[in-house]
Amino acid sequence: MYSKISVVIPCYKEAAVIRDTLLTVHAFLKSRFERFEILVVTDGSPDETVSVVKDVQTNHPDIPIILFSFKKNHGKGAAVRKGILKSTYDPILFLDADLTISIEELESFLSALKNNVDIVIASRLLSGSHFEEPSPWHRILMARIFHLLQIFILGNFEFPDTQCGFKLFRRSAALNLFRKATIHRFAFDAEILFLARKNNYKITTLPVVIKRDPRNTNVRIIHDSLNMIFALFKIRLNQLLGRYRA
Ligand SMILES: Nc1nc2c(ncn2[C@@H]2O[C@H](COP(=O)(O)OP(=O)(O)O)[C@@H](O)[C@H]2O)c(=O)[nH]1
Ligand SMILES: [Mg+2]
Repeated sequence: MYSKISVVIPCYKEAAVIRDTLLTVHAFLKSRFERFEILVVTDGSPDETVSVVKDVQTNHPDIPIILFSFKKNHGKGAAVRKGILKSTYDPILFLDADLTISIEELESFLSALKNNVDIVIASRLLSGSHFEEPSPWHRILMARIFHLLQIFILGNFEFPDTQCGFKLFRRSAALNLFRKATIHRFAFDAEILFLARKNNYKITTLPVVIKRDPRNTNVRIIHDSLNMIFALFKIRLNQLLGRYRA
């Protein structure tokens, strides 16, 4: 069983929640692992996210937090990629800063990451998944359309919920996939799973409980939807042009 782990948390406008998140994640990891690190990656957040994280670092020097803070905003995909490529341990988890999926779900994900399994992803659409608060209708619609487009553009039938922000990787798989990744914003999960299929990684999907979102989403309905559709074409084009070859 794993005794080490790297945890990547992409952060944008998370000043209201990031302190509690870091303390909660730390308490869980400390009880479960001999060694771990929490890589916080933030980029151009207009609020106090950076100073709150620095404050936690100062007041809790026992928490192994590594902060990457960029001036310019690049997107969630770029942030997760940065954290993963700078991480040390095996396996590697990334999760959302709002903890809408609890860090305690990690236990079942670790159990699933064995034998020949390389990647364990959460899916909100499995029968065992449960929403503490219903998703807004427009987010459900966005997710359904995004999945349909993934089928048409990428041939991705397998994963109806590519976008759930809780994914655990064997280190070798994460490094291989994120080194090849090109999508900086919200469609990056679609690219990672597309590449994972092409590289014949074994992927397991688990149900999760989705908690109430403690603050507003960063997803902008029109802007991010268009950006994500454009990204699917970019992924297909990259593949046709051979840009994903090792
Ligand atoms: N570094 C970084 N993190 C981001 C960015 N956009 C979103 N995130 C993070 O990605 C995660 C998911 O974002 P969230 O707003 O909760 O999206 P939702 O759960 O789909 O509504 C959170 O941890 C955000 O802080 C970004 O541009 N940069
Ligand atoms: Mg969220």
